[in-house]
Amino acid sequence: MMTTAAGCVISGSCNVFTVKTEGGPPLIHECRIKGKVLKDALGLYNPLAPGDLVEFDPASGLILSLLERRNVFARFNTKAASPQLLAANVDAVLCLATPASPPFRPRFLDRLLLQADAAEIPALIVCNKTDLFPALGVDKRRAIERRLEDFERLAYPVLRVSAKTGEGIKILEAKLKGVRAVLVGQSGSGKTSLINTLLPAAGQKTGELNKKYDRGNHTTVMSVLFDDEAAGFSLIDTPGIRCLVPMGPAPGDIQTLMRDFAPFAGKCAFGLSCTHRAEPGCKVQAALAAGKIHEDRFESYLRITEELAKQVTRN
Ligand SMILES: Nc1nc2c(ncn2[C@@H]2O[C@H](COP(=O)(O)OP(=O)(O)OP(=O)(O)O)[C@@H](O)[C@H]2O)c(=O)[nH]1
Ligand SMILES: [Mg+2]
Ligand SMILES: [Zn+2]
Repeated sequence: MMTTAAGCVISGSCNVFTVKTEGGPPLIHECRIKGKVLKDALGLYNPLAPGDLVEFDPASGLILSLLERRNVFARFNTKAASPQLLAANVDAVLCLATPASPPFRPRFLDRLLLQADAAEIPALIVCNKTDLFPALGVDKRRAIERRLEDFERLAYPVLRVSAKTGEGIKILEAKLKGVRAVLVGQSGSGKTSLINTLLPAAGQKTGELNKKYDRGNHTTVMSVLFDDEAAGFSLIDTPGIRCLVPMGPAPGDIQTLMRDFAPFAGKCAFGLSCTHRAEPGCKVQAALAAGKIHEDRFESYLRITEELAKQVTRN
């Protein structure tokens, strides 16, 4: 008779996964999925993500089934035209931002936060590289601070840290106690650097920025889970993404998912069918004019709903 074990997926690509046994002394196994395709994984870019719990046969290394998933942080991989799972069963999403190198991109943050909210995973903004603020000049610095404060107004915690100088790391560490978090953001924002700072045993490779384009070189190529019992938390590193096309919500859901839109959703003259573009009696347009919705966020809303509408017609 076959004895099966439960394990947690640490990393994996194609059909080779590193699985760590749960309960008892942790043992690492190299595993493959039995018959290649897991039920429910059809059409996915990757069937399993770090954090997934599986049932497997330690003797043969065959993964037999996927145990219940609490949540998943995913994106729509436009190149592969399929959903890509970045992490599973996480307690928090750390959305990386940088004041510079790569440039601050608030609309990219909108997408990360939306995806976290859609998956019902608490999101935190981690603004890394605060050591680069002084070189920015007062106006630019103030503009970034204002945008970060607007996210705080929407009840997203913002942590200001530097993996380089150690600023804010203790506060971040305190927030992570007992938590499994996934780090997501642009290439070069310092996801891996932060993991190396928080969990030195991770010892992962980080990459210099491309000088000409002031952005990362996609050093991390796949999601990996790092844990450390002494630290009391675990972190999932992910490959840098240029653009996140949300996964899961329908175009019409965006107005209730974006926190600054939600109070007005359904209140327009045309109710929930209002697209908030040019309809009369639109409460979202009124909120935009009154400064209750930032114009960047409105731009994000327009673009995301258009992209999701395309996904719907494609399927
Ligand atoms: N000045 C400064 N540089 C930093 C900081 N954190 C990371 N860096 C640098 O930023 C570059 C990119 O860091 P990585 O940790 O590789 O970034 P990443 O987000 O993992 O990038 P990908 O794996 O490509 O997605 C490296 O040269 C780091 O040394 C910081 O707080 N301040
Ligand atoms: Mg990296
Ligand atoms: Zn409206």
